[in-house]
Amino acid sequence: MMMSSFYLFLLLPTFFSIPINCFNIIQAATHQNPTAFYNCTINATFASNSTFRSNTITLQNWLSSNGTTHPRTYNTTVVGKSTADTVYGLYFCIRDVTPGMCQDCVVEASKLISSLCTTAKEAIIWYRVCFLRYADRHFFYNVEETPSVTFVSDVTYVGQVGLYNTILWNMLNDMRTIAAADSNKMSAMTKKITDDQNLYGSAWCLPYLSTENCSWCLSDAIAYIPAGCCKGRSGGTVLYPSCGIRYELYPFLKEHIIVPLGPPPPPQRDSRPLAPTGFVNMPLIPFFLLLSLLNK
Ligand SMILES: *[C@@H]1O[C@H](CO)[C@@H](O)[C@H](O)[C@H]1NC(C)=O
Ligand SMILES: *[C@@H]1O[C@H](CO)[C@@H](O)[C@H](O)[C@H]1NC(C)=O
Ligand SMILES: *[C@@H]1O[C@H](CO)[C@@H](O)[C@H](O)[C@H]1NC(C)=O
Ligand SMILES: *[C@@H]1O[C@H](CO)[C@@H](O)[C@H](O)[C@H]1NC(C)=O
Ligand SMILES: *[C@@H]1O[C@H](CO)[C@@H](O)[C@H](O)[C@H]1NC(C)=O
Ligand SMILES: CC(=O)N[C@H]1CO[C@H](CO)[C@@H](O)[C@@H]1O
Repeated sequence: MMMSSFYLFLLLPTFFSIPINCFNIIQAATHQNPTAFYNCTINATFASNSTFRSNTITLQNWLSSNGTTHPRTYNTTVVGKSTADTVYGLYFCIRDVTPGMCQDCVVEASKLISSLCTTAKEAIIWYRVCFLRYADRHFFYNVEETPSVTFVSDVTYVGQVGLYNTILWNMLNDMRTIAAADSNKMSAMTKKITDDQNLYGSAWCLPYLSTENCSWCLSDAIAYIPAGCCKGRSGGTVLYPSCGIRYELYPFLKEHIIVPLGPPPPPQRDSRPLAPTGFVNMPLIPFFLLLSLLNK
């Protein structure tokens, strides 16, 4: 029972690892809410009463309501009278979430970004299981790598570091190849490091990206892992607007559990980046509700 709740606990659906160390934090939306990060790119470039602003609000309403039949991702465009007033937007939810969870997240994210970025021509918010972005240009197919958010486990990998790095590097690159070729532009993997330790990963691109562009975006995200954020660490996440990649020593997707590699490893000291920091503020009830949804 303890074991199973431990695993459930680890399977909290979220875009990020728990932000122990968060490089390049864009802006925590509120202090109570360490699960939201946003950036009002190109802020304050138009009057808050402009047509663009009202089109942006229309777009956010469309994303919140028209997306009900699109459980993971949806794009839409509010065409203005002039090109300058046209707004492009999309949302994207992580795998593993139910359409209802995705929709709820988009509604919340949309409210947050609307109240936070009142004068932005372009904005992005990562919120729990979804992200939402809008801009005054068609960006759906592009490889966009800023703004970005990175999370890294504060735990350094203990063990055969050379072996770990090799397995990690190979897994990240395998996930890139599979995601780029996949029609949904997603991949998830489990690799054995030792008899009692596995490495878990996932990679995704926006489904609008071409195979080449998905591969390009993920290559850059992967290169950032040893070079930028996460060298030697036991877990890391790089989120770009067009793609993202994550690895951990614990399973964080249903798929990681459904295809088990032998008996599940016992919870280990060095695979526990879920330190209380940053977690105490999170409302537990909704998470347990999410769990029961996930577990249906
Ligand atoms: C955006 O600009 C407005 C007006 O200058 C300012 O009030 C607001 O705080 C800015 N928002 C962010 C997130 O920088
Ligand atoms: C919109 O803002 C401009 C100044 O930025 C102002 O002159 C105009 O009267 C405002 N229009 C409305 C409808 O509030
Ligand atoms: C979204 O819904 C609104 C009405 O709620 C509708 O006018 C609009 O055409 C819809 N947009 C898309 C892209 O489906
Ligand atoms: C790939 O991304 C580049 C840069 O963002 C963009 O200009 C190009 O149109 C994209 N190619 C395809 C096939 O979507
Ligand atoms: C927001 O994004 C822009 C463009 O990527 C970047 O230049 C800026 O530094 C970001 N702002 C913050 C607060 O990270
Ligand atoms: C409204 C809009 O721009 N829809 C686009 C969403 O993405 C698909 C796939 O790239 C396009 O075909 C749609 O035109």
